[in-house]
Amino acid sequence: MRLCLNTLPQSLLPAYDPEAHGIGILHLGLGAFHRAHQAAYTDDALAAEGGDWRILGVSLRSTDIIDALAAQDGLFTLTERADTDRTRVIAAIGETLAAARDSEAVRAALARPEIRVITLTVTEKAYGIDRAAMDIDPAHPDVDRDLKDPRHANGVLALLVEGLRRRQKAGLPAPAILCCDNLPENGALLRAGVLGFARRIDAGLAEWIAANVAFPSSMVDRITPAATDATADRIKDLFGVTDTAAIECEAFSQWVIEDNFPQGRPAWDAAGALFVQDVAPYERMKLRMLNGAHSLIAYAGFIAGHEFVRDAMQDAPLVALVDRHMKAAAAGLGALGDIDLDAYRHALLARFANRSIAHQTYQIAMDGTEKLPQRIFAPALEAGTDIDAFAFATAAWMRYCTGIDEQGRPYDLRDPRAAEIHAALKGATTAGAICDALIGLPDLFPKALKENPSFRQACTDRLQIMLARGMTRAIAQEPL
Ligand code: CS2
Repeated sequence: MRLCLNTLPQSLLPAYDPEAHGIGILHLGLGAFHRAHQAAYTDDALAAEGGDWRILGVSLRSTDIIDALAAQDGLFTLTERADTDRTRVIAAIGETLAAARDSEAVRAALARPEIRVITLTVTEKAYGIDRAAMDIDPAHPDVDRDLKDPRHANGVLALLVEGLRRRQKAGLPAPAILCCDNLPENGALLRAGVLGFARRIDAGLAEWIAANVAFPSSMVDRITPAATDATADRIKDLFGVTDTAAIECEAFSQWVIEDNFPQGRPAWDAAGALFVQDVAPYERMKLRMLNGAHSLIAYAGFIAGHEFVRDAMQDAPLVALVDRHMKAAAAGLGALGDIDLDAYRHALLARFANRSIAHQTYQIAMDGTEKLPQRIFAPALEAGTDIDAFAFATAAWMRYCTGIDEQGRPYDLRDPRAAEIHAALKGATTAGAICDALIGLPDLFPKALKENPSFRQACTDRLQIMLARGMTRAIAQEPL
């Protein structure tokens, strides 16, 4: 029996009548994280204060999730895994579209008058924004293709611009566009990308966007591993229904949002979201402490043979490095309202150690070239001369970039710049050569870090130990 409105177990009935609420949000990127985070907040907001704020969910690549949700009236279960698990049904997704099947339907949907907020979780690599130039990256495959045929946009920036063009033409008000990816100053960044793309095709449209479209920033947080068959099996066992869109995540969740929604928004605050004037300090804290430590755990843990984050958190010497890393990251952050960074660090250690969450180190290791600049390199610059922690994390990533584990088995790097990394490392066998090759990749390391000889030396020394003696020894040898 498939999970749907007719088969919903009594214990899982939503606290509101989903069909009594219209669509107000278009979301791009229907992955696990969106379903565990923004969809859950929207569900709570609908239950608390109602409104026409259900979500039209667009999947850019996968069609499986669209088929699953279509067969389930948009419903799916979300299980918070803790000492006591808690399962609920999310009913906030009212419609779905697969861009891979019908991209024109997505372009048309972006211009539907009832859409007042557009949200995105498309991952760092999907945007095609040159972060240093705060403009489009013309070499990004989507941007390159869409610039040649912007009316048939498929990539993220071009889709947004085409949707906005249609809205302007129809005399519709501009929506707020809310980036929910782990990027620094994500609202300003997305604005720069959208304006950069619009400017290339229509200066008037770019002006209209600049004057009318709000791009609030947001910090999002909830540890959500990719779903596996075990996720759906658990739901079948507990509730007797088949849910092929089931998700599990930790109980903790946080959402800090810049309050800039000219056409209104759901009562996400009633669901626990924090609305502030300036998200940047929260974003920095989370990117550098949580995500930075996550990347350290991913690279060092994967090479040391830990499949899951929870396993890495049983490795006491590695945990000590994770703690040192977060302390170093916290030292570069300013005071942050009433947030106690020591308490935040301790809470993160407990969250990472959650035994119920099967979060693969290999999953987090993905897309390092997209993640490390804001997680590791930016704080490394601010920490002045105390760079050991960041050099260790960088060296662990470099070790990972060799693509061969300690048993000599090759693995796929899963990074958009993987081919470039392999080419750069061809013939590089010593720690010094590997380090030089990777630091030399264009537009990856900030100039000041690239030109800092003590950082380069600190990375090389650690990589040397990782290569010669193994990751476990390198971790144990690290001064605390
Ligand atoms: C992780 C994040 O995969 C990754 O890179 O660091 O997805 C992390 O789990 C989330 O940002 C937690 O909010």
